[in-house]
Amino acid sequence: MAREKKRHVGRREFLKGVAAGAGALTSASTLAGASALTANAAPPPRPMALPPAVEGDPPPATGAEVLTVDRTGSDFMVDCIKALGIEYVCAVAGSSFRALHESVINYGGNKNPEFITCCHEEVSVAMGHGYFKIEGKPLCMFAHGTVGLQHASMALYNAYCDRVPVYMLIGNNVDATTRSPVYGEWAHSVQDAAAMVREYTKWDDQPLSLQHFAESSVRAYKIAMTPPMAPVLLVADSELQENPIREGTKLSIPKPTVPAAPQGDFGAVREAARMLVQAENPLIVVDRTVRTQAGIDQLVELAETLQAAVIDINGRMNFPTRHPLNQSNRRGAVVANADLILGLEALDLWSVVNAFHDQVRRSSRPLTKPGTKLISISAGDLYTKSNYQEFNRFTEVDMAIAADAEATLPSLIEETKRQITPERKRAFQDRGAKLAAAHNAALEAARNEGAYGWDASPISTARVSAELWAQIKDEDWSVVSILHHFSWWPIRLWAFDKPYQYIGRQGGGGIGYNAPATVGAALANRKYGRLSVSIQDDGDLLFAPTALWTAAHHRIPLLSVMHNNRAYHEEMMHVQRMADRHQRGIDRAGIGCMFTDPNMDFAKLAQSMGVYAEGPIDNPKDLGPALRRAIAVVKRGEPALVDVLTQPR
Ligand SMILES: Cc1ncc(C[n+]2csc(CCOP(=O)(O)OP(=O)(O)O)c2C)c(N)n1
Ligand SMILES: [Mg+2]
Repeated sequence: MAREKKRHVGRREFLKGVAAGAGALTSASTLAGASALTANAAPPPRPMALPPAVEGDPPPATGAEVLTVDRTGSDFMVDCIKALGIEYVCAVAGSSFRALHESVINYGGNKNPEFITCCHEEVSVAMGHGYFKIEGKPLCMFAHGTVGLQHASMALYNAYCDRVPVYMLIGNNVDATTRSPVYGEWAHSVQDAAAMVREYTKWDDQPLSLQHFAESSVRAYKIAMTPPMAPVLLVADSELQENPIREGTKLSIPKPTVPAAPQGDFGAVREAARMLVQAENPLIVVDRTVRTQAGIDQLVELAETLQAAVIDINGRMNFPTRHPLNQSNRRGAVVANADLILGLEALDLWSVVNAFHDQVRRSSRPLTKPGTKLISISAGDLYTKSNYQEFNRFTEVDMAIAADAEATLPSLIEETKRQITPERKRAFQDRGAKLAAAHNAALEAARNEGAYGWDASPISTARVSAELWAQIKDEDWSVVSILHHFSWWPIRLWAFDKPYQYIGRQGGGGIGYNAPATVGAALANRKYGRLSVSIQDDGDLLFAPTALWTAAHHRIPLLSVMHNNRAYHEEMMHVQRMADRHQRGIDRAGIGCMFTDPNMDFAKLAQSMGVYAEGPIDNPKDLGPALRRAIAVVKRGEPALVDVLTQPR
């Protein structure tokens, strides 16, 4: 309000109730059923007293001063956010969006969206990343001009690489003549705010009017949610936020409609089905393929129709881990045996069909037999940028269908069924029986391998997985963390069959994702009453530990089981590799990688932020009871952390 003091605008000029009509949020696909909200939320509470002077304020100008306004641009911006059905805003407070902040909590009633307090912008964005992968719709992040977006940027990059629609709003003061010299507004203002993250956002805009804002907010949502999905960014100009809405201004919010995902060309799908039916040993490779239970069911239907092997690279939960056709535990054998490989949103098909050797001279060799054909169905072919290289090595394929794989599954299944002859069906049955036997043998081998070092201290990662599984297997559980640092034990041993039971990796491989993303995913799981479970690496937690406080403050139930190997272990293995290569011995490889002398106390860290915590636990026999106590806390609706001293992997 201080900035209103010099503006000689009479109260009569303010509009008391802008007619802003928002349509119901409609969607052809994933968003059906999202709440419809109108732009006219509850009337804003009227300020009862003038705000206190802020230290350093310039002396008031003489003449008519404007100290209060009834309805501002930021109120209308909140109407726009509400119209999108957005449930939460994650943010670190920042004065470049102070009006928006106030409008969310007062005008908007702090509900849909509710303000979630974060202590680092990386936390805000990663929370949105995790939340989307459970809920299938974005939450909103506010960030403070230059500095907030700079902190948010790595998390934004992770979301971009993971093709997750993060919806960002940042404050900025474009008009240099209205920038306050007092609040650091010059350092926090920028000519082209989105420039620094444009390489890893799908779209951005800096609206100049409120109507422009309304249209761009809906356009941003639509672009973000159309596969391939990706983050978007809107710059909410501070003046536009804080200025009153003038009487007579006609504003409307367009109906937000998300387009149906692109399906594969029918002729190409028919040819792909023909190749699949004719193949002797077809292999289906899935990675970031499935978003819904229907997608999992269709993938199962396709695999069963063909009795084809499936390997899951685990970019998402795609295919039930205990399904007899799941051959992920014997990837090498099925790739070598395949005469046709179908990649469904397989992000790095090259690495599926080639072995890469990280030696002094880097080399590779094919893993497939000569003549093996490759088909790819991927929305990745619809969208690629230049600078960041997350698109992986170019894969030579025999047929590429540029389309969303999940949306293409129904027509592919239909065509496959249509082309199957009784003779092919008999061959499929034999193939299926062999694959089922191989699946069982591989599962047994994984169980035997997991028993190795069962009573070891620090505790083996397989033992931690088994103890955890024993406690959660009868609950409605959801693993919200990464699992590759844990030797994939849960995926190898547990029965996953629902889309929310595993949500994939960081995308861009940026450490500092896991702790906040798990809190965001747990926030989404809360209303379904699911038990959110995270395997939390120590190094990752140290990047963004305040995510724990956000979970405690907002009563977000989440069980975090520490994979405390007291190291950046992955990096330590790299240093060991270099030491080996240089023939200097690996005994000093812990320097720069290990967190010992002194050891960190993660239970105390969590407790200091109001989170129930136990540990460090180094005796495997103590683990089960500790997990049981922590789960009881989580079931009460709070976060809990069990610090476990683990083997490195
Ligand atoms: C932002 C960022 N900085 C550095 C790295 C390099 N890096 C890759 S793995 C890793 C170690 C992570 O340690 P932790 O989370 O404890 O997992 P661990 O390897 O010990 O299982 C690091 C630092 C990265 N990926 N991202
Ligand atoms: Mg570690």
